[in-house]
Amino acid sequence: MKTLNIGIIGYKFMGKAHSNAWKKAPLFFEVPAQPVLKVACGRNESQLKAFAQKWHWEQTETDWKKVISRSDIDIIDIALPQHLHYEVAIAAAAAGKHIFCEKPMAMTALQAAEMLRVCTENKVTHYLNHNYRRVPAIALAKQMIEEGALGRIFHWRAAYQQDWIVDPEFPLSWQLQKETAQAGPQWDLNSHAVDLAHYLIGAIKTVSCLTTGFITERPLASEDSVGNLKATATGTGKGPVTVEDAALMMVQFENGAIGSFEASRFATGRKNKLSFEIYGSKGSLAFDLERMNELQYYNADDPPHARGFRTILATESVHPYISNWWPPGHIIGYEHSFIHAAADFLKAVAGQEPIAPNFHDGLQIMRVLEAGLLSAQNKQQVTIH
Ligand code: SOE
Repeated sequence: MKTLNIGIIGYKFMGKAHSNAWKKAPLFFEVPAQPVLKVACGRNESQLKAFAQKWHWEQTETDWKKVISRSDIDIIDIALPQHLHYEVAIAAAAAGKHIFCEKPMAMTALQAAEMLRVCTENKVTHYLNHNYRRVPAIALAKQMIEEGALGRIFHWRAAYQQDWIVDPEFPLSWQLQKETAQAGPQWDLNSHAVDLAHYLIGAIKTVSCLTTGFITERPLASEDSVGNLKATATGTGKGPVTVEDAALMMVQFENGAIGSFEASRFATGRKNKLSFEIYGSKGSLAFDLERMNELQYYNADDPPHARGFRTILATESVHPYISNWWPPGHIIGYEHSFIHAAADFLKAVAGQEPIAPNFHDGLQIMRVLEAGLLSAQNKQQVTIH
């Protein structure tokens, strides 16, 4: 079988999720090429070596430019925070490498447009890892919408809620500084929700947004707590939080539907609750990532005495991706969405089928998120061009 050598840059949360995906994809899916975990790259050598050993990366390298310049590397896996995506992706594409990139795509729409341009020019496969599209219940929602089960769609309602920074003593990590994160939940969380809205409902035309900050100053992070990634401000004492803590967007879709997006890291008790509801003329759907194997469906054509939301357990072999896993009812989890992405990406690299979301989709997401920040700043509705 053909092999594809991977160079992964980054070895924290996403480095782990991606490594697992590369290893499992060929075990559970028919893939056209065997991914080889060739080289792992990061700045802290001892942490990097421990990571590489654990996940069976053959080699390590502390200079990402050297990884990209290697002729034996086919795929660059960007498992880094967003402020590092642009430079790495541009260099990787220019060197003819296929790109598997973590979200959010970039710091700005301008960067995203340039990343797309260079990938297109160099004819490389590019994938942006909004992994939730590949949760079977969400892929099933897409299928049902395409089959017309919901009729005309009126409403989209999304909320992405977490609570990991409610404590004012939580340090000023890179996610809370504009230089490294660009924005708060508007980037990290709403990027996922906007991707799903584009996937399930369609293009967004206008955006009105409100953002707020609840805690304006936090203890500076120690070097340790930011790992190998140097936060812009570290040390003792306190520093300013320079991104928003919560964002609320209202949008109009090009197809006439309207929608809302709520994103917060201050939803006490909510750990990783990404939920959406879609209301249409013939029926409705509701999803909650904390119950990710289930899809709620209301069919307005049911006889009146039997109407009501029903729970579809998306673990039947007819449901997307499931025939590769377990018998009905044997549920899957967060990491499976990454495995599905890795399997689909390998097919895309082999030219079997195109993959989405890619940098084209990522650019559209960036435009919406940026319009949101602009709207919040100017207190005006922004039209996406
Ligand atoms: C943030 O807490 C985060 O890890 C996101 O960055 C991920 O994309 C999301 O899947 C889970 O939450």
